[in-house]
Amino acid sequence: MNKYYQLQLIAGILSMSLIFLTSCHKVNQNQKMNKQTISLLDHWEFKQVEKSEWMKAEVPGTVHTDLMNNGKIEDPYYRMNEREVQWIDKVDWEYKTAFNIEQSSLNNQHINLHFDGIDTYGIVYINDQKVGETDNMFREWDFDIKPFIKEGQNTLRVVLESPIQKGLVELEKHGYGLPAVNDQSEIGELGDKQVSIFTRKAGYHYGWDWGPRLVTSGIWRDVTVQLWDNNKIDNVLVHQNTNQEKADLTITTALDQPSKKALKVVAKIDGKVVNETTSEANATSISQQFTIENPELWWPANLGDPHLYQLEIELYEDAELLDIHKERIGLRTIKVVQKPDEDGNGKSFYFEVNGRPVFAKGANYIPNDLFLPRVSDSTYHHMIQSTLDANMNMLRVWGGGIYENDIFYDLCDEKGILVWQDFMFACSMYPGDKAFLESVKQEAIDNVKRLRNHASIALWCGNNEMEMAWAPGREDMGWGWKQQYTPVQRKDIWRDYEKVFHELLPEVVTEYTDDQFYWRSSPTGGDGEIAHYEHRSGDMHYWGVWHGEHPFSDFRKYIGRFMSEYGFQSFPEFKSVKKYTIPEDYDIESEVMASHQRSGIGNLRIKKYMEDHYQVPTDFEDFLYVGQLLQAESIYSAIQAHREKMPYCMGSLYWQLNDCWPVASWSSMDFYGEWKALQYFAKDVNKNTSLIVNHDDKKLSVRIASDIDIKDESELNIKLMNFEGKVLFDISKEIQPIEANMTAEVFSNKIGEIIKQSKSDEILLVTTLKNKEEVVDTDYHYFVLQKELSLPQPELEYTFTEKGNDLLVTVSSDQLVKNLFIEVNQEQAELTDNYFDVLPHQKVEVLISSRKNEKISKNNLRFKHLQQTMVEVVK
Ligand code: BMA
Repeated sequence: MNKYYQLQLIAGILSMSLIFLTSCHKVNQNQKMNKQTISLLDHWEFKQVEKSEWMKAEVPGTVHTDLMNNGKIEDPYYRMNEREVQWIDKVDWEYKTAFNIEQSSLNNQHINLHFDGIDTYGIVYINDQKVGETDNMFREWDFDIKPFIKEGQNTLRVVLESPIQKGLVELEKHGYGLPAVNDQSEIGELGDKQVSIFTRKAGYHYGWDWGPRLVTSGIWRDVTVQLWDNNKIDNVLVHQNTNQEKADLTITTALDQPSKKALKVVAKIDGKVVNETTSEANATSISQQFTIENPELWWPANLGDPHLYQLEIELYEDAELLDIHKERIGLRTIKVVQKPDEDGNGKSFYFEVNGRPVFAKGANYIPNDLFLPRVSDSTYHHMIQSTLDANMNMLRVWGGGIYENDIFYDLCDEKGILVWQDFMFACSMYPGDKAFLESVKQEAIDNVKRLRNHASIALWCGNNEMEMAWAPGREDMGWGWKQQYTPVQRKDIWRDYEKVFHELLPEVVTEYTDDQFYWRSSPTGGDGEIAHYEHRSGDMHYWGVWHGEHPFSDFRKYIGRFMSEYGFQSFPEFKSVKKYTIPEDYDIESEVMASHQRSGIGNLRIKKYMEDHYQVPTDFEDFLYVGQLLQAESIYSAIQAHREKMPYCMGSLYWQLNDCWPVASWSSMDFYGEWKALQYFAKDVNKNTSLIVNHDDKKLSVRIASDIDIKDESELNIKLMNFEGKVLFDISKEIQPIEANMTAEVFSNKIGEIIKQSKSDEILLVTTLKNKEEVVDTDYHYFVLQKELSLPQPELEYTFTEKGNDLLVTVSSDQLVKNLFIEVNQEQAELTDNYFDVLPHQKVEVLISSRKNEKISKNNLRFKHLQQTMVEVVK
């Protein structure tokens, strides 16, 4: 993984220098191609509209980060600084740069200014003449600037109007507020005036129950001037009909405008010409058909190779190359199967890839920062590599964030991670006037066109939790929203909802994709049914544990067909907490720590569940550590319960993979990219073939859940041992072949016959599954809660072996060690395992390496295990 990362890093540096080379406002001299692109990423300055001081700015960038870079504000993530910067979103800002245009370029028939994204209300000027306005962060913008441009130096100026002031005007116009439960208007000094829903801008910028309120503005994606004659490629749609034998492809290339003359399109796959087609005059698009025999299919990570083909489309007028479009495509079919159950009481909900049902293992994904342009390519690499390393095969891009950058989907394509893609609507109700609907339509078209050909795109979903929150037609369901409105308002709000999620968005998906699947809302019961915990169709967000205070054991009770959300919080590890606090903040109830905990019930829930399961440490650092174990254990048990229910349940995506700032949250990786205990536990429980051990008063059972067929016999070994390593029970048996997507019980016995006279707080069951001498999975099962374990005080021995820059740590102990945590005080360190149990007399090896390829020093390591945090250790 390190080598791979190194290569990526080199590639990253190379591409960064390429960006640098092309960003000097020079025409990108591509002799052969008619289309030219001038990148406008340099020499930017910005100022507050009402002030006169211009300062250096970054594009892509945000006002907040530019102010920070100029020393005008402190880092809003540090301690309580967020509160000091709330004024920024209430005033207007202005950005400017200059660029050169040569005389020869002016002859181009078309000169467009193109923004990949503006956040959000922009007024755009070329040479002080207005060329257009923007009002949707998620859209791409094109302005014809030919009439405004001149030879030599030109200026580009973008005024960014306050999204808050704009929102207040819209709120006033609308006449009454709309539900927006996560909009932290009070922190924004707006009282109860929630304006987020009126602006097409990332919802989480206005606050969330894991995020601060930092309502950004900025030119947040690339800006270019595009010059071309005659015609260019507007977009390409790949339509495929794929099976093992062949892939029939239809590639439709849409032109920028009807072509006066016949144009030729050449399609290449992996550099070889596969088709040449010449259009009719006046065509607006050109279709090409060809077949790839014996295709190498694209598979989700855990089921095969995510093979990608390089597609190239060249557009010619006579012999002149007008434009080239390149992208990598995967040959596969993806379906969502909703088959009625035999008893007629429900319907399946699962993804079928290349005709094979796939159990979706993964997490929900949020943006990596409030300040989006500073999320580096290496962060994306780390996120998606960590997804893969945790044996996941799906991420849900959740609707309160953004349609992610291309690199996110490129990496998912490459690594075989399926993407559940929400449209950007979450936990609120939105207006439905004509202008709003038109804006949403354009946003949907832009993003569907941009993302639809990615092999990883598995589903488009209308929104997050809006249907269940409003619960139309059911007074007994929902979040109490509709009850706050008059009958007329209720009707209007729901009608506006239907226009977007039942009409506009599915229409865009149908019209602009290769028949991709649209799902109205997450969760929904499907067929107009509102999702609830007993529902037997659709997807489910199960929040009984956590929000509903259900015990962890209820994860096994409430299982739907596809678990698209459930979760449990933890704090970042101490090393991370130290980065945004000072020692006087080291108390979870301190003002600073409380401000980095945005769930009103967060600390209460953590403490309550911790009291139920663990001895609650009084020491702050220990509390953070035990909190991570608590989260990891709870979600581990949930994933296990979901897999145990295969094929009834065919998906398990926990809330949430990552963080957007340093905070207590449901994430399995913190803002700095550190793996929490949960990420390691997920890696373990998501293995393709997994042991599931359960016991109750009467019975102990061992089951195997597997995503793949295991054709030959395997060997199961079950050992009961005490914490000194004495084996009290030992049995081995042959296991028959295992079928994919099934859970089979492979062992069961009366609990008394296994435990016999032993005390249940002094023993554990070690179960190992081997196939052809290879260990497939190992499970450690305890018989009492963690707080009740009579854990020994072990003598640990460590040896350290340098392996190049990496460090191999070997740990052994005379007695059981529970949840050994290795803290590595170096940036971007990676461990092959962490928070693991060490069995008596067992040697466990952990390799530690650095993504920066730095030498890992043993002097930077600290160790902690559960026994050290417990007062009542018996032995
Ligand atoms: C889910 C998400 C988020 C929220 C999380 C935790 O329902 O969709 O809106 O952050 O719960 O409360």
